[in-house]
Amino acid sequence: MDLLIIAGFLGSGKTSVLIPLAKSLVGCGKSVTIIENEVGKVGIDNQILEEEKLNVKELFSGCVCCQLRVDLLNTLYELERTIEPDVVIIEPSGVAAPGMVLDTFLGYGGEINRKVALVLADATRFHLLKIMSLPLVENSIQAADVVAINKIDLVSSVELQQVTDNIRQVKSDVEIIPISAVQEINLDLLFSRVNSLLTADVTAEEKYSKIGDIDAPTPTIHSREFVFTFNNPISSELLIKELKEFFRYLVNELREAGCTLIGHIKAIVKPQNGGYCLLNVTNFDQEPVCRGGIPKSMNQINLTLNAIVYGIDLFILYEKFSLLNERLENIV
Ligand SMILES: Nc1nc2c(ncn2[C@@H]2O[C@H](COP(=O)(O)OP(=O)(O)O)[C@@H](O)[C@H]2O)c(=O)[nH]1
Ligand SMILES: [Mg+2]
Repeated sequence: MDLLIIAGFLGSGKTSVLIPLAKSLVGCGKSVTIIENEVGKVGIDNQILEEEKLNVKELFSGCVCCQLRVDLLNTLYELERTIEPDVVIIEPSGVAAPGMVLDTFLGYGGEINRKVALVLADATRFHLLKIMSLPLVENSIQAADVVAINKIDLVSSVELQQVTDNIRQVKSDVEIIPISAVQEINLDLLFSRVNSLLTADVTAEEKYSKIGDIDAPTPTIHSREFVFTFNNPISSELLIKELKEFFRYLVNELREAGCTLIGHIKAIVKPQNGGYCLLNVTNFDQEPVCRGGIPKSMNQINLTLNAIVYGIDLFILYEKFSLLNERLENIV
């Protein structure tokens, strides 16, 4: 069994890279199981992966680099004993320190052939993350076999160079591949590199040794599931317009309440008549992004809303989530 960790800060694009990468490994004849770790009580990425027909195991309500270390090891034992996939892909939570995830495997008694760590750096937010938690950035880059600088479609070549230089300052010889998951830039290059690491000769030596636990700021996390039933069918256009307005409103409210950084705020919408779409924001000034496909009209939707933000109390986040009820119930 080989392990592939796809790590990176909240919203850096782990799931966006994981889906096509998992499919490309399956296309190469490998059996793949994904372990999806989210710190919230209700997951969103696992729902997307299931919609994409990939095998998923979920580890929620904590982070695999700290609270859920034992659960991660138990899940691996169980996979090794039962399905025995060729590759287990782990998407740690976006607050995980990848080095600490790798350290967790030092305590694994089963058989792991290769451990490959792909770390994503978000080109648009790298400087923010560095200011917020340099130890987390350093731990990530030290642990990486390959660093993929993602979202290069959103930055200039000068900004890309700055991010590259910053990464090299931490680990001068680390392999860096600039990519765009959404625009599919350099994905083939990245996937063939990962594939070659997953087929390389196995060395006995542990390539990573503990560099100690790190101190990072604590985020505020909240997730909630909603079911909305509409008396008259609602059009997808109106629904998405309302949801985008809610996201804009929520972001403004959180900023005014003193929120210092948005890790991510996202929602998955699943109409009862099929399809799904995902809404997402990862910073204050960004327009909400909507991806996926849903029918033209629907009577009922299930919606999971999930936020990880910094600098505000949980009760504020909790209270602001409830505004979604008001907004959608008014159109009923
Ligand atoms: N413009 C752009 N957006 C991206 C890219 N990769 C991911 N995103 C967006 O960034 C947000 C977070 O992506 P996601 O894969 O959920 O990140 P994760 O939290 O690390 O798993 C989503 O809105 C994605 O559509 C990219 O290469 N370019
Ligand atoms: Mg994800």
